[in-house]
Amino acid sequence: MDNTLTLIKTVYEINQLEELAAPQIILAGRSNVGKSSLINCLANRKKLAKISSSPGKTRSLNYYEVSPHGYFLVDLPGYGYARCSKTERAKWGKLIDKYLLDNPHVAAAAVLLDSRHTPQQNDLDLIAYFRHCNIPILPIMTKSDKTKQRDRAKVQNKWEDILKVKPLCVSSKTGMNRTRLWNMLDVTAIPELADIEEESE
Ligand SMILES: Nc1nc2c(ncn2[C@@H]2O[C@H](COP(=O)(O)OP(=O)(O)OP(=O)(O)O)[C@@H](O)[C@H]2O)c(=O)[nH]1
Ligand SMILES: [Mg+2]
Repeated sequence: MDNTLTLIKTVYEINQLEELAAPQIILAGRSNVGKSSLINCLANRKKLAKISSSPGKTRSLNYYEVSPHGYFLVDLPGYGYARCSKTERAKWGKLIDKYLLDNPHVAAAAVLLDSRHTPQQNDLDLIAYFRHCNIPILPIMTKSDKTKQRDRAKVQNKWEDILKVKPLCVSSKTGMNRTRLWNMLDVTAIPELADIEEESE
């Protein structure tokens, strides 16, 4: 049976954050890298998450419940979006900080990387931040339909050197590696979380 995604909660402000006592895998990455498109691809639905060709479309944390497994995929607003005001950008940063720091349920961060670009400083900063928070990283290279296999492999190798794990190349447009992606996002396959759950039983 295919997994189903349902939007359960949308959070714009810090005071809307509340504990959801279920494992959460976050989708993080630069604005426009394809986070919301990947939600739609995983869900096999065109308009579950709002997408846009102009960066900064997602402005809230969106919690999608994965049925029948009872965990959440959380679509985060992108970072590095230059067109909104500094105050607004600072507000987003605070919201994400608060969400991550007060949250024992974050199982992993799926970090989305644009397959057309070599590693960028703001991606490296994000990865360093997750490592600092002890959050396991699941690297994913998006928009693979736009790149040639040879060029993509070069970028993939560069990321592998940095992360010690090869990113999964996906395309929301063609559905490339969709099943592998679902397997990668299987919350029970993330060892750190399985260990935590066993200990608390
Ligand atoms: N060709 C192609 N285009 C894609 C793919 N994924 C996303 N896009 C396009 O990239 C643009 C941005 O996609 P979004 O899914 O809105 O990106 P996002 O990371 O959610 O962006 P923010 O919400 O601004 O953080 C849209 O025009 C999408 O159609 C892909 O796999 N292939
Ligand atoms: Mg988005």
